[in-house]
Amino acid sequence: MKYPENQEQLNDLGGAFEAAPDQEYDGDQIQVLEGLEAVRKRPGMYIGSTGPRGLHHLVYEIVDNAIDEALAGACDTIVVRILPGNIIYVSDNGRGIPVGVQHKTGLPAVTVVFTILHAGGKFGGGSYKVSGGLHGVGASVVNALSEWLEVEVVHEGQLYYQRFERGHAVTELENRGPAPEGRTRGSVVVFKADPEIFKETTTYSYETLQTRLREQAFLNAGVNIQLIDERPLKDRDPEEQDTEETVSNTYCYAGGISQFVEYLNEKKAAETVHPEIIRFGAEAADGNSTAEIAMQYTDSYNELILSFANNIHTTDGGTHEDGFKRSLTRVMNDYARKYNILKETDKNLSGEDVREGLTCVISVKVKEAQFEGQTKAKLGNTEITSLVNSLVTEKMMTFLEENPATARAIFDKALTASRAREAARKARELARRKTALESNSLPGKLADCQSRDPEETEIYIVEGDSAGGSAKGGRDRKFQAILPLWGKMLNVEKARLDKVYGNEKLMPVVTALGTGIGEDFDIAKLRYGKVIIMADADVDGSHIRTLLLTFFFRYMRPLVEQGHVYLAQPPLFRITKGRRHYYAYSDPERDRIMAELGSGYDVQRYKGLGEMDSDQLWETTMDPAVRTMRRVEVEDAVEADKVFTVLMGDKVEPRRDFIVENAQKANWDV
Ligand code: TTJ
Repeated sequence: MKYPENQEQLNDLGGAFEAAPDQEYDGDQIQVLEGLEAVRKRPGMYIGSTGPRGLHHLVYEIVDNAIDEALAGACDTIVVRILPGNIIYVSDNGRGIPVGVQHKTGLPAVTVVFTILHAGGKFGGGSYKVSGGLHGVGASVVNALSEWLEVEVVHEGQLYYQRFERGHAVTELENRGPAPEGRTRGSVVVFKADPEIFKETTTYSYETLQTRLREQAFLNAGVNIQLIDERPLKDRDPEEQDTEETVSNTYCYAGGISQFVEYLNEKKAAETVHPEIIRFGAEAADGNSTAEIAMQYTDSYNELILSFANNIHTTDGGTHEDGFKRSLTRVMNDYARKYNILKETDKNLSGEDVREGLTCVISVKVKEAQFEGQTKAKLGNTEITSLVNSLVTEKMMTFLEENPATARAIFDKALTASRAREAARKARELARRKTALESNSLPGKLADCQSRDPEETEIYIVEGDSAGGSAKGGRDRKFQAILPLWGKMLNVEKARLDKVYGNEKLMPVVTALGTGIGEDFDIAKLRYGKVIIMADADVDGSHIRTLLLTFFFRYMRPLVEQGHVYLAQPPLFRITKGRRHYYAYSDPERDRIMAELGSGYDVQRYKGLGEMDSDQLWETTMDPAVRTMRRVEVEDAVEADKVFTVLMGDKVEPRRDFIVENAQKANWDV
């Protein structure tokens, strides 16, 4: 038995492998030893989903191995190519995956890496391997879920090669003789995701890979990561077809997470309030964990805290983030009391006050990371709380004492925030007393629906009176309500909550939805199950969409998170032939219809919703039986936050860059 062919053989190998006395690995580190068939049967268990997210996860798994080699100091460059046919190529210039035959298995180590499931096993040499969750499941899972996978390793001048299909070795590990000129070291893995598994799509998004690889370059200072897209247009994501040419980016940040903060603040449409990035780090006394923090305040009103555990983005935070927040609040108040910035009679600064405008990256490494929650995106290790606590308490106090000018700027900001919040609280109480927020005083322009059952009701928020008129005429009044917006839109990024209360454009939205905002938000009071933004497909429409989404995101976040917010998708074209009308929602669709019709048709481009009469609007955009809508998702709150911030603020340069980069995107994609 040379190459494992079935689950039983794999199990045998696993057992033998686990028991091998001359290995460093022990039973604890190698917990899962099943056949790769199990992975193909229940892929979701290993990579979370078989949708686009799981697909991209394959790349991260392979790249993580190369990053481990870089962290071991054995390589400095990683190349990721997206080849024609959506084949992924990953290379590093490291020591090469070992090719030596292991005693008990009789298999080369590289074969074992790709054919035996070993969650938490130690192959890459990194000392902070991930255990549990969907992360770090390893190269064998990628192999199992690939139509084919090939690996090449250079070892002592010789080139080794092996090929697998759907997890099974179809060649032995071959020595192909001397490696080509200039190829002296390293590993290459090339694979094609299996369309039998990834039924929805096997097309990679350049932007998704780019974001992740850039993030990894920030988190692993000094590692050079290159991403190259070599696909022809037809193989690319339909939304990413703006150029025929090969697209490529290289990321390498000697400054690590400090540069990450710098990058985020360049994107954030705000000015920094002090020049330096505050940076500190520590290792736990037992040597089992490390924590690093980089931060800088801006004059924005929003905080942006990104936390990572073992290089995995913990979008739901956890002990590292909680520990940071709590100790930052404490140390800031201690300092303020010690230096009389807060007088005896003053109230303490709140957590929100001391984080207003803060951009912060927290990166911890833990030997045994525990990832919790539904998405496994929350760190659970309690020992991290005390590590981060003592780190922030000691080093932040020292920093403030040694940098009085920066300390003054930070406290100015926090005190202003504190006063504004106090004013906001008063404004809110005033607004409450005026009963402006109560659902019995609905906005005058709202055309409400008859049903009171949020399971079936919808509200269309429509920009402009003429479109509002068409929508009112076209709707099914049983369950569809229409709220036309009027007045000057408030830029929520530049306003605190006190400005939102009383804003003539946003208040009708708030009262119509019935939920309240911010701390008062209560989803149980939501009057419509679907909140649908209907705006023109032009620049102004996109502006309105962005503003409303920003507002929902900031002040009614659960509304977005729980999937209540939708974007209506009105058609872009009407094609008329004889007495028949056809509607097209994109350029390719228009072209297809035109091709089908042959000749003698007329194409009308809709410039705005107002050009459609009531019947047309119903037929194309509002009739649940035929319409398509886009549900707004906050897949990655950070991305959304970044996008919102970039679009909203007053820093002209990054905003222009963003708009130019995304100019071809007709739709908002959150
Ligand atoms: C293991 O310890 C001895 C020296 O080599 C170590 C190792 O495994 N190195 C290594 C693995 N370098 N690169 C990899 C690797 C690279 C890719 C792209 C994919 C995989 C699965 C491993």
